[in-house]
Formats: sequence, C-alpha cells, structure tokens
Amino acid sequence: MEAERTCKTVLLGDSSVGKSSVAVRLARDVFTEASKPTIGASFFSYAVAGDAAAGRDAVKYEIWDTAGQERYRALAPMYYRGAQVVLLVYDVCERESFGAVKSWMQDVRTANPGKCVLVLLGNKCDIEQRGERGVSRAEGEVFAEENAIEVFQEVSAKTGANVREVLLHVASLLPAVQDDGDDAPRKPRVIDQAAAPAAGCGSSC
Ligand SMILES: Nc1nc2c(ncn2[C@@H]2O[C@H](COP(=O)(O)OP(=O)(O)OP(=O)(O)O)[C@@H](O)[C@H]2O)c(=O)[nH]1
Ligand SMILES: [Mg+2]
Repeated sequence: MEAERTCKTVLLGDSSVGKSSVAVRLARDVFTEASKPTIGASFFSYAVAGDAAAGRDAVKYEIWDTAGQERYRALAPMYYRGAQVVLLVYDVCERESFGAVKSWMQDVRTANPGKCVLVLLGNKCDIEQRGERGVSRAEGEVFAEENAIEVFQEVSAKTGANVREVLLHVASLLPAVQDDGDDAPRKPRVIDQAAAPAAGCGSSC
C-alpha cells in the first residue's frame, strides 16, 4: 500500500468567509447554503493520492476548521500551533475579511516560525457574476507576493472551483518545505493561472 503522510492543516479567517464550506467541499464534495457558524472548531480529513509524475506523495490532510467569531479567537492558537499547512481564508466580497488576513498570518508565523505552508484563499469567487466583488484578484495576488505566502488562489466552496486543486498543488510543495529546514528563506509561489486547473473559476475570477 502507498505510504501516506499526515498533515496538520488549519482553516483561519473571519466569521462567514466560508471556512466550513471549504472544509465540507474538501471532505464531502458538497455545499450547503445554510451553513451555521462554527462553535469552537470542527475536524475534517481529505486524502490526496500520490503522483510521482507530479512530484507528490500521498497526503492525508487532517483539517481543523476554526470558528471565526471573535469570542472564539483565543482558541485558535491550539489549532494553528504545529500546523504544516495553514489556509488563510477571506471573502472576495468582504473587504474587511481581506484586511483581517494579515493579523492571522502574523500570529501563525510567530507560532510556527519557518515551518508551515501558507495558503491564501479568496473564497466566494462565484459571486463575481452578480457584481458584488470587494477585493480584486490582483490585490490578493499582490498581498501573497509581498508577504511571501506560498500559494494564492481564488476559490468557490459553492461551485467547488479550485478548492481541491489547491490542496493537490500544496501536496506537491510539502516535501520541498520539509527538506528546506527551519532556516530556509521563504519563496513566494503564486499558482500560475495558465497551468492551474480552472473548474469554472478561471482567470477572471
Ligand atoms: N456564494 C457563496 N456562498 C458561500 C461560499 N462559501 C460559503 N458561503 C456561504 O457563506 C456563509 C458562511 O459560510 P461558512 O462556511 O459557515 O463560514 P465560516 O467561515 O465557517 O464561518 P464561522 O464558522 O462563523 O467562522 C454560508 O451562508 C455559506 O452558504 C461560496 O463559495 N459562495
Ligand atoms: Mg465555520
């Protein structure tokens, strides 16, 4: 049987940005409009098969879906401490949630110096069709580059666009990150849109 590495993963971001919806999309490939605010945290898992050609080991993501409401903020370090992958989520329609990403990022880096892959996700990119966007794709990209966030992608938990594809991509980064060791400098690695699979949420998204 193929060896599988487990990977502690955490979803962080303001309330209502769609963290639980992303987790449910990963774990069960479904979406529900009536998602309720998370209390404390929830646990999910998502397995990715290995692919030698893509330079990827089999990975089991053990995903902690944290609660974004302010009253639960003190619990978050329990989940992001020791995480190997951190998914920082904002809502492309809510500017405030984009602004909040910075302080999540700083907290995570302080707790896990040099040890985790940071992934910036602009969720709800399906809403763009209704003209309600508050954060452009370019702004997300620039923020990721300026802050040496390893991966940036816009996603939609609703349509499923890019959600699973991002974690496939992250799986191929994991060996390199572990081999680099703690003192290695961070390199920004924004997904190349031309190369990334776009499941209904392409470059316009
Ligand atoms: N249109 C659209 N709506 C979404 C998407 N993802 C989530 N939602 C909706 O946004 C609302 C909040 O989603 P949740 O997944 O519960 O948000 P959360 O970040 O887990 O919120 P907390 O648990 O309070 O931190 C729900 O009504 C979802 O149906 C998406 O990709 N597109
Ligand atoms: Mg939630």
